[in-house]
Amino acid sequence: MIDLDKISHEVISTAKNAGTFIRNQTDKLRSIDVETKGNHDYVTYVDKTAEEQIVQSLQALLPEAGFIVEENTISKQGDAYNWVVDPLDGTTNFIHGIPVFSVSIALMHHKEVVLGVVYEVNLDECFSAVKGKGAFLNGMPIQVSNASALKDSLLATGFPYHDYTRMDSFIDLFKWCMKNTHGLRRIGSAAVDLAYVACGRFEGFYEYGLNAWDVAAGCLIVQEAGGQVSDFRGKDNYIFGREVVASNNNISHEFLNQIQKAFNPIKKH
Ligand code: 2AM
Ligand code: CA
Repeated sequence: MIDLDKISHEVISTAKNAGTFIRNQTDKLRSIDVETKGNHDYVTYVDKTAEEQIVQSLQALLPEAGFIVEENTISKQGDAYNWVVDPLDGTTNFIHGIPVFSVSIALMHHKEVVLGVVYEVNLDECFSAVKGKGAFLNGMPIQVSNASALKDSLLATGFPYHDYTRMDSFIDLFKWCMKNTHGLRRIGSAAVDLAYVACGRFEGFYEYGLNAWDVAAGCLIVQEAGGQVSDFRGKDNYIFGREVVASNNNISHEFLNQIQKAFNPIKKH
């Protein structure tokens, strides 16, 4: 078995190095550097270069591992271990000069996430977790909040940008949250949303349409901070299932209940 604690320190350095590169490019990015991958889907040389740097460093760290990466700079499947990497989570914020974006790196052992690091680049906040060993922010232990009801909760979400078939359900939930919680934030980096649930800034987060690299690291960090993570059915297909709900333990039942009321049955727009 590999030494996850040792690897975790190296992954934290890797994420911070990539973050430093990204931060240094913030003022250099020009509009011609922005490419469109698809509808509302942008990428820059910064995403790609950061990914190349991360991949190179992780390959040296664990040569047998494969990769699931957003920008496809490498194609390699590992037998037991696979890295799941989003070099820049919050690219739209980055392009517009809004300082909320992160580097997200997870390590999966077969189907289980065993290590996660989310580095919030501008605040220099590094969230990390190793399976079974707790969650940390810049080396200090963190825990989810202890708010006990949605009426006392600040929630986060992301707007659908691709799959609009569940728009009416999404808006129904939105209306309910506006009236019945402390409010709803949309900060534009799912990895940061999850990290903020883990350290108790948000009580809960939900979004659909996300990819494994947006959520894998953050989900482990929430769980290791004492929180709950599931898909919209309350099941465990939240890494590859394109549905994620994360919250502190106390509100998880009530939160999932509201999500299911809105999304089940799905209201087509
Ligand atoms: P990204 O910046 O790595 O693309 C915001 O709701 C979340 O959705 C972010 O984690 C963002 O990750 C992800 N996302 C993926 N594709 C997106 C897109 N085309 N537009 C906006 N957010 C996108
Ligand atoms: Ca990205």
